[in-house]
Amino acid sequence: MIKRKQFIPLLLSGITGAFVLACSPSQPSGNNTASNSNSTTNTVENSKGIPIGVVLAQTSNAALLGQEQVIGAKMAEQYFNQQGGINGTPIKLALQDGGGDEQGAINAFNTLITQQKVVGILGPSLSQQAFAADPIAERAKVPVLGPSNTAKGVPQIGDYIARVSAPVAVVAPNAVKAALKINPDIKKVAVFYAQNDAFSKSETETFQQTVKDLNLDLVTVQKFQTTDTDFQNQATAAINLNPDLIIISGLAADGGNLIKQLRQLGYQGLIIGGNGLNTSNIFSVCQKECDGVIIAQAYSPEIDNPINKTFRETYAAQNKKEPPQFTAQAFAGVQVFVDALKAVDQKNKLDSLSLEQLREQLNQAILSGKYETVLGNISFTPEGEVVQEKFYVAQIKMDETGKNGKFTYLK
Ligand code: 1QQ
Repeated sequence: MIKRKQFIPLLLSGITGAFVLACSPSQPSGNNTASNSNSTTNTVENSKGIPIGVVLAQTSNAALLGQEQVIGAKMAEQYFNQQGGINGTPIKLALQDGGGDEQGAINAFNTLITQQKVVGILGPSLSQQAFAADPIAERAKVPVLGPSNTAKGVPQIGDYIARVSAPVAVVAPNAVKAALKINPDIKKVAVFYAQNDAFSKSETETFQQTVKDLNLDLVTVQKFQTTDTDFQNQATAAINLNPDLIIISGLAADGGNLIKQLRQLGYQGLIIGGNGLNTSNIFSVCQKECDGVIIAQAYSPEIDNPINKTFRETYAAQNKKEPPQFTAQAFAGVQVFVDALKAVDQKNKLDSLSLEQLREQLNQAILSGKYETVLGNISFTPEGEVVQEKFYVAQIKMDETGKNGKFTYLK
């Protein structure tokens, strides 16, 4: 079994005292080494904290997205433990690198479920991985919360699968409407998508349907792979049709390179990037050519509730910028586990339950709860689909050097 241990050092070392210490449970160390539990009992091993599995991309190109998620999950671990954890018992994240492919996620899920005996799993990063790994958790009856799985069909994988990441079907159309607001003369639209990625295939379907619903002219659909670096052929073919808008569904490295090459080949119209491009980590890929790219958001730093205020301030103090969507969604995912575990514990003390009972009751509690999160108020349908109130659209602004940029939210 491949075991991934490479860990991108993150800006996590010192998430310090901005949170008020409500009570002080013992603080988990927060490292990511997998300590195999040799416990022979079947109750949850919570001497160091209640173990919540986290499977995020810390290596591969998907780490451009996963890095931001790890920050959010770790901020949440610290924050909710400072708030008293689960009625006085801390949580302990069991962090595994899911890499960027199916096998990475499958290995991580197996380790967490059978060796680390986690109560639930936040992950994996990609829908492509979720379709491969979530069935393992479903069979083992381990609740899974997708932090960023947005393809159609993820909650339907099984009874134990839910997500905090709103689906492309409700998020992506907002970007097209925002583009039309900026340029009401848009008529011809070219669409690009990565054909080897489940999320990108799902997102492009939504984008293509939206284009048709808005009576725009879909002039071409170009395909690529998330591993591609050269997009000259597809870009030239699309540009020759004179589109007013180009929409890209891919991941960060491929998507960033495609934007760069479209601009270098002379395309001057608006570009929409999908959720796979929703990270400032694309700035180093497309540099000044990232400027103007429009991306729909399931999070806004302006969300007006106490937990987002604290989250935003803490993140900004550490990172000198506004929190990104993937960080906020991972933070919210940990919160849902925490709030649902509290609800279970209030009914039946957690240490009185077998691990099987705890996982089952946790799943029920997740689905029936209501949560005030950094994403706003959320809840779940019985199937595990997130119910979220509002979505947003941002546009990338790069400075003249092409080195620094930011996401500015559109009104
Ligand atoms: C998915 C996505 C990715 C872009 C998240 C990192 O939305 O795979 O569903």
